[in-house]
Amino acid sequence: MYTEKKIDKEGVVPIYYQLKTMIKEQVEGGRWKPDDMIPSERELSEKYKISRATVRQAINELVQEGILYRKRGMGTYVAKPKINQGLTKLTSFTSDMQRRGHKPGSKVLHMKVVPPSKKAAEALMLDAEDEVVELFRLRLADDEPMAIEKTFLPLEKVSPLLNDSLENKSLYAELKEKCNLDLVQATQTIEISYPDQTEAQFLGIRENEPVLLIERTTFLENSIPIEYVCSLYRADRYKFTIEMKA
Ligand code: 16G
Repeated sequence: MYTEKKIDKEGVVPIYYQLKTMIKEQVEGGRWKPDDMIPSERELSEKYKISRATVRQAINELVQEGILYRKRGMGTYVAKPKINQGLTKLTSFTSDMQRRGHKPGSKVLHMKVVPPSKKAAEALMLDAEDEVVELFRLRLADDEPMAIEKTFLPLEKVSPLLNDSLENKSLYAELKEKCNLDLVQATQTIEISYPDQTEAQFLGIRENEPVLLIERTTFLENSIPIEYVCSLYRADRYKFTIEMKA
């Protein structure tokens, strides 16, 4: 049973912060479920006898943290919990989503053969005169945009991929089946970034909303690089867990 807490107006903890914690606890405790509408600013301010500005501050921060979301002209709702990806095993987006019970999908934004950028050439250990397949995809979970992946692959090793569309397909499965390539390990960095206007539109977020920029180089046996990917993951829908052993 959830016991309603009281706001302590005399204490040192700011009032907005107490309200924010209370809302967060109700979401985390499952009392308010994903896509439930939470009480309005007016209702919360009347219930707790606090100003609407204070309520707004609590809600704004919860929206920024991806715990709530707003629908213009409708109200404020509970967001779905973030998708949590472990960082111990080399997996593909498709198998990761399937394992979690989500429907994976992808839209190919473009696929073409180009000379490698300096970064891609370095990661894939190519010369400037070599060519790469440049594949930009929007990745979806249950039809909702999750990430933009900009993938570079050495043309020499992956040319069979050019025969077919990769729409809604797993690149890793295709690399195995069509090109007979076994991926064995990857190096990945994660940092905060901001999408440009086009990227934000594809992801369905605002331009100033932070995203997770993930750079991955994937290798075959004998440390032969096969894939260099720059991905922008929605930070409001995704988190990563790292497991560490002593
Ligand atoms: C993941 C990888 C990405 C890889 C893709 C293949 C991260 C951050 N990125 O999204 O580098 O290209 O899987 O997925 O994990 P697919 O086989 O479903 O196309």
